[in-house]
Amino acid sequence: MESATTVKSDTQSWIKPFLADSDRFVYDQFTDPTRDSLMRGKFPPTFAWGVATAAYQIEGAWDEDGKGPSIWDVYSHKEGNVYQNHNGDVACDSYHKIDEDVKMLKELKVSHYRFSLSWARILPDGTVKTVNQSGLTYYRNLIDRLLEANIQPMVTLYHWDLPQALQDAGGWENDTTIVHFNNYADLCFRELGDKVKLWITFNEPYEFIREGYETGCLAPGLEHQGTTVYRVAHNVIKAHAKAWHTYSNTYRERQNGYVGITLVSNWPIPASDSKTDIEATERFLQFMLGWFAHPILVNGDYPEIMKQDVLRKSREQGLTSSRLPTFSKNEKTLTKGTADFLGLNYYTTRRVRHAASPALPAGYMEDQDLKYWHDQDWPTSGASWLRPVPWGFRKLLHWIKERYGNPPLYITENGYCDSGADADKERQLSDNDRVKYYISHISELLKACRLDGVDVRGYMAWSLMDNFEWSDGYSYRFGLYHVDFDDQNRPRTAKTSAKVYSRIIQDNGFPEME
Ligand code: GBE
Repeated sequence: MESATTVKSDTQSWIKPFLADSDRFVYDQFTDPTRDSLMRGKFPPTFAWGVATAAYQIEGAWDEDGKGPSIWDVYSHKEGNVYQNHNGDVACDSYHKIDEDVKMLKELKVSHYRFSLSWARILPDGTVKTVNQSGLTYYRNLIDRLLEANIQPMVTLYHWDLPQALQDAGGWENDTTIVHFNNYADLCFRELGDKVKLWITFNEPYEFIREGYETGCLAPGLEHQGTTVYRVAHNVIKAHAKAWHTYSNTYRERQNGYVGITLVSNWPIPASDSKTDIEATERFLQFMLGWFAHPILVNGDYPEIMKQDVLRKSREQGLTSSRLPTFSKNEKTLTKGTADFLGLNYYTTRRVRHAASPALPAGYMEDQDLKYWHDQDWPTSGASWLRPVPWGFRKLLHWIKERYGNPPLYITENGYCDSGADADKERQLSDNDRVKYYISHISELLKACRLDGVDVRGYMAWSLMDNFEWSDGYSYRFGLYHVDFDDQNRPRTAKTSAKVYSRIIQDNGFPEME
């Protein structure tokens, strides 16, 4: 990697309050001149700038106008699953607030808005037996208003809210869910595809599978160690591939859109220079990102390392075959190459070291023989899992370029949370820490784009506004806009970060001063 161009000392004045002392660096902790200097310059002229949300996190209206229950309605209504038993019954009330939401998007001057469809709002029992027209109407109205404002929709089909009726039949453990997902995707392409050109099948399968089926921290809250996650992922990958083929076979020619998938990855750095720690970072990436990226982008099959490790562990456990399922030859052919673009969510970096696990219990973590953590001197956020490490973002992008042949990329999420438990609204509006996060990460993205030749087409900030942060309820705030959840009108107020982000969008980066 080349090093970044050095920032001129005549840094634009608006940016200065957000920089560390020397005015070349954002964080006091990261001051390596070749690695951490802010890069000035512009993104390509067609670069997509946007913000992201997800249906369950913002819509509310959980049982209105014929919507069926999703696993998140059921999970959050059960005592003890979510912080202070918060739920998304009302959330940001976006189901009733298209005007307010579009107003914010226009103020920001984004070119794109990434949101998700609630499967159970469109198909109350998950199947195409009954189509809920009011659900489709809501999304049509939103999309029409976006297009009027010259904002392109980027639509996620599945952001974690499976219809409960399908969960009752086994959810993603049951391979008939693949057929139901494909029927749902087909309906959405048919009904909305004349206006939507960017589709995302799944948001972060890694998260909803790991946390939903093994740790139990996300819906449906199951704690099945060792085998279920791999079987569920197998079905999700097949469902993705099937929906991509449906688009290609039936809609692509007429609608001219693109279908991708959004994957999340941390960047791992070795705890030491030892060979075993360095190898552990490779395992970390292959188990987190490669699990999905390798079959879809490379050859229709899991990464070799993953196949070897899970097989070896399975044998040690006395099993005759691997807990990791296998793709047939035909399935490989059907899976390979099924992403027109890769959506990437990046939040943080982890320190990783080799750590052998005993043969039992069997588990996804145990299969990897490693431990990970955050360095304690890295900057903090409102959440223990999120520490800003901007340079990890560039390294991850470079790794993806090298490993997967420089696929077209959209950053579909990147963002920072502060604590929402603190009721001090004024402090929440002056969110300088979030501004630092965005400036530093967008600068690293600019390096990836301009210096490393990564084919990045756009950037979506997470999130447009504060919203229901899954099991953490409303205790973390990720928004560019503040939402007052104590007020039944859910008023939205721009934070400092909204103004700064809009400025970056209008400048298309960080241009040098004239
Ligand atoms: C994404 O997940 C999601 O796509 C988005 O919906 C979400 O709002 C956003 O990022 C912010 O989280 O006990 O602290 O380990 C961890 C990113 C909960 C990954 C944190 C939820 C990481 C998923 C619980 N995780 N997040 S614990």
